[in-house]
Amino acid sequence: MKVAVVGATGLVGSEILKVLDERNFRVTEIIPVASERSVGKKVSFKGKEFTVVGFEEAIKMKPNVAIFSAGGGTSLEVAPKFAEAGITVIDNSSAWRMDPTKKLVVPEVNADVLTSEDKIIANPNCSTIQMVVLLKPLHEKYKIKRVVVSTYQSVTGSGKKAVDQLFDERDGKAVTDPAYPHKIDLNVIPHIDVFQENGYTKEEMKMIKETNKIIGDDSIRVTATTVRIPTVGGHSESINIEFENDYDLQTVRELLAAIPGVLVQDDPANNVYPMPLNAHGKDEVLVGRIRRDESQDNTLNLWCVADNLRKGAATNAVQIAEYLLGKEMI
Ligand code: 2RA
Repeated sequence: MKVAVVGATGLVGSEILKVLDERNFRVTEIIPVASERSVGKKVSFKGKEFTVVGFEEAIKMKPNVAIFSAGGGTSLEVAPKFAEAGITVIDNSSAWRMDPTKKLVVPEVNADVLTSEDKIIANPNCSTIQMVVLLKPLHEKYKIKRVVVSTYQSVTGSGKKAVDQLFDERDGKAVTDPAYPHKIDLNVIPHIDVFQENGYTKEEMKMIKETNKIIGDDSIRVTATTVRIPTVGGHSESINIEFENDYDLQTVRELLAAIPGVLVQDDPANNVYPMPLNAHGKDEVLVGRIRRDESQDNTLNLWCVADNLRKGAATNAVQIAEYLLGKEMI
């Protein structure tokens, strides 16, 4: 496979290169791609250096698949050009996610919607991915009525500028180009992405709409509060799930433990529960604090953490490519 990584110099782009290597994706040629100002830079893959090329040059090199993490604007403009040239695009931005003609895919949940006709495939938002992986089997077994989720999101979700802001603040350095409207070190900011007219942020609306689209059931009611915290290892989520029917807690644990790529870490007596420090650099979704919501019938509480740059972005995108390759769709 000739694989192009578009946005190869960014935080997610470099994670995609790492994940392709670690998972031994069948790469015969790697093509790092970026916008004009990064063309000519070097990135490393499997211990070797590769030179970043521009969009037009990359299209001429005819990769089989292009994994994009270059922002919504670039994707809207450039992804169709790749697709027209017959290159399958897997896109990490929000540009195509809610387009009814595009598939929004988390392989453990809905890979079966993909066909060889899909030339631009959307990778969901990081905070949505780790949640839907857990919701799907619970929905199949007990039918979910409503989900209330609150997130605690890593600064890595806002890119390198935000990571620099956190560490510069921590080191007492001047921050000349902050990623956030407030200090992030020693703070919690209940604001991710832009505010919408309904008072929710775009990140919150992504969690709501994308969940319905991926699970393929608009009857699931979702409400979200998304919050930025000063950590780098991954996004954490407190999820409250109300089912149509009563459930068995032990069966819930077994269902969660059986999901590929999910690790149950739930031993409160020994202080075992998921934390970003333990999720950092891992592909798994960690889940724990699994317990009944005693304030309401048929309702469950749980806590999950995943590395937003891995399962929340790079790993999920590479898994989509693996699925396409396995089905000979690329
Ligand atoms: C964030 N969800 O964490 C975003 C990244 N796509 O800000």
